[in-house]
Amino acid sequence: MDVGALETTILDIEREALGALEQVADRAALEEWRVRYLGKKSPLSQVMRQLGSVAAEERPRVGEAVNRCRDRLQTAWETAKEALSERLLNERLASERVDVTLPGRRRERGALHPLVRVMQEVEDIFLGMGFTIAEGPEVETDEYNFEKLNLPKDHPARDMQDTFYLTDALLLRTHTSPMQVRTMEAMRPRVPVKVIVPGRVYRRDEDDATHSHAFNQIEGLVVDEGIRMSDLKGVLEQFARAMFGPDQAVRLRPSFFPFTEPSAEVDVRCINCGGAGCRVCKDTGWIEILGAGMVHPHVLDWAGYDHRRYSGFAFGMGVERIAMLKYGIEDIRHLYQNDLRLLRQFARPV
Ligand code: 2U9
Repeated sequence: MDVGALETTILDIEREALGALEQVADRAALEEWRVRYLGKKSPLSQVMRQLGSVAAEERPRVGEAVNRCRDRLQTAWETAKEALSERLLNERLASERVDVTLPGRRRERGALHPLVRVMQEVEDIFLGMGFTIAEGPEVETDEYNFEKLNLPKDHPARDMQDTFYLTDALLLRTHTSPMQVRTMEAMRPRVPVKVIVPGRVYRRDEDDATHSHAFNQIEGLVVDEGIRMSDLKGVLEQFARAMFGPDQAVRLRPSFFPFTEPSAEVDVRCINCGGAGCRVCKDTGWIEILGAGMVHPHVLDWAGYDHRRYSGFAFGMGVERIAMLKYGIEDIRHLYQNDLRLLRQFARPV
């Protein structure tokens, strides 16, 4: 075997291998290169296998040449491996880089809807006077929505024209009063009953600027021994002053509700003109904010409070109406449309 030719082969192998290593661009190619030039079937291994046919005194020289070549390839491989790792890491760092100097995205601050705000304000005022809050179902029975509130079978309010019926016996409550009946029944015979019931109610009205088929009420009820109309007026005066200003005057006008006797409509001095007369109060100087009255003896008796011993007063208000008056909103539908031009006016500045 020609030793010179073998040595040239070894040098060729090295040149070829180092050239190929320069083309390696990823881990898979690097591994392929290692198997090809440093593995059992590599050209160098084949040279080693030919060593037998080399003259004995020449073998060490060729063997050393092969070993040196393998060492250089091994070293070159390690160097390439490190370089590749570093390059891949740098690429990843660059692609995942976060610019911490970017300004943050400002999050818009939410605000309570004016209806919710008024609801909570009313609740707070009555909580301050010692009332508790109860909530009840929107689907009610005919019995609790009408019968127990002194609205008998032939009462016009029970007509299909006025009420959403689900079945003969079930309906969407037309007021939150049934929950006050339920509260009395649950408390009986304890006194005082002193509760307000907020919640959504339904009536078959055509929607317009002042009517909605679904709206929110807050009703109140006080039952104890010796409750009088003057208690009703005092509580409502207190409410009106907390809600509309400390100088507010309250006026009761006679009215009729089946569940109260006597009944009254309750006015406050016009919030817009202070009583001088304007468009809002239709030149009367007064604005109606709620209805009220002394609980009808039938209603007391049917809920388990003997009217000969107990008396009570009740009142009811439409929350939308209060919100519209307080904030000068002219159309009830504005409260349901989620128009940001209205809602933004209730966001507190950041
Ligand atoms: C019981 C006994 C009596 C609740 C009352 C009113 C008067 C009233 C209206 C105001 C505007 C309804 O939202 S509105 O359309 N309500 O005028 N509500 S007295 O009387 C009750 C309630 C429960 C057990």
